[in-house]
Amino acid sequence: MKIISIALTLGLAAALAAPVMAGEQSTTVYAKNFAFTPGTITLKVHQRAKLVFVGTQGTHGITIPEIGLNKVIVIGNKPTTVEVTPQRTGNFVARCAVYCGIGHGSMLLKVAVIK
Ligand SMILES: [Cu+2]
Repeated sequence: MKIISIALTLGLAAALAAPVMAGEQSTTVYAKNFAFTPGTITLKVHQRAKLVFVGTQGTHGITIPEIGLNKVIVIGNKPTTVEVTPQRTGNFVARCAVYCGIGHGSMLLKVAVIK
């Protein structure tokens, strides 16, 4: 009986220690010449989100200081995962941060942070 009790206790402890994944947002953004897909991502304020950037053509980059992505992330064909927790609501526009050719200036990613 004691063994069962210990097992239950350990099981409960393990469950409590497990990271809370249920509410986590995960969004994959693809980058090619000269667009991000999807063109708009929506995140929830004060909620941790995982962003995965994957390049499917060319090399691109992104920085989104409004949601805490302050350093340029270079987007190549190897996925890059970052975690952010937006601190304020709003509609932001991020631009490609690595020169990629003639369409570079119009390569935008819209970021909506909602309640
Ligand atoms: Cu570019």
